[in-house]
Amino acid sequence: MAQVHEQKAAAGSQTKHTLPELPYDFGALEPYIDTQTMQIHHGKHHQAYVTNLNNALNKHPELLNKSLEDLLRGISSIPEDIRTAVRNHGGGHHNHSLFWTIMAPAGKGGGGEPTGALVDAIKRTFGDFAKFKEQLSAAATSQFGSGWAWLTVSNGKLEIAGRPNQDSSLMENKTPILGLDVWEHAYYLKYQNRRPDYATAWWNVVNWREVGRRYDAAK
Ligand code: MN3
Repeated sequence: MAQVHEQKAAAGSQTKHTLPELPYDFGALEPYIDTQTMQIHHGKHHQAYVTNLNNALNKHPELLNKSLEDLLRGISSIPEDIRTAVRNHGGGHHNHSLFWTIMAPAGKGGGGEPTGALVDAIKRTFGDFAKFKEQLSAAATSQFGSGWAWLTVSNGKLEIAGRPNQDSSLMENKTPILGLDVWEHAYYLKYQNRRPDYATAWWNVVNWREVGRRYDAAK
């Protein structure tokens, strides 16, 4: 909160983009994602993306009128001096804002299987739900270094892809509907180097209702 206060105090600067509240308690995803990881991930890492995005945009205040989605979709037209900052921190803000919503406490909205139009599309595209999980987990565990595994919708079609750093799928004109953060900050306190264990455990907290809602909106 101190950082936000300092930003507001700085002359002429704006804090257009703000950290969204978690839709559940920090400990709600235990034992699959631990409380301390959630506190640091949301309160420190995500907050830093928001702060750094605002700092970059304050150098080009006309961009404060654009939505985060528009900034990322139009990344190539962002002024060169802040383009990398918008790509990294704007991408980080968008990715994490999605990530919190597509998780829920296990057995209370988290876990299980998708339903509706999404499950039909998954079967059509990947064969069945088990094969889909295998492919997304493979994208997550094979992503070299920091990045994400994504399920996106592009021209009505589902696609799985790994992307490095905080690169947003929106920069490729694809709409992300599910993402697994495989930066070490997302799992290292509990899982250390065991990224595959984290990726396996994570299925227990996927909020399929929200992913399905995002699919219906994007297709
Ligand atoms: Mn993260």
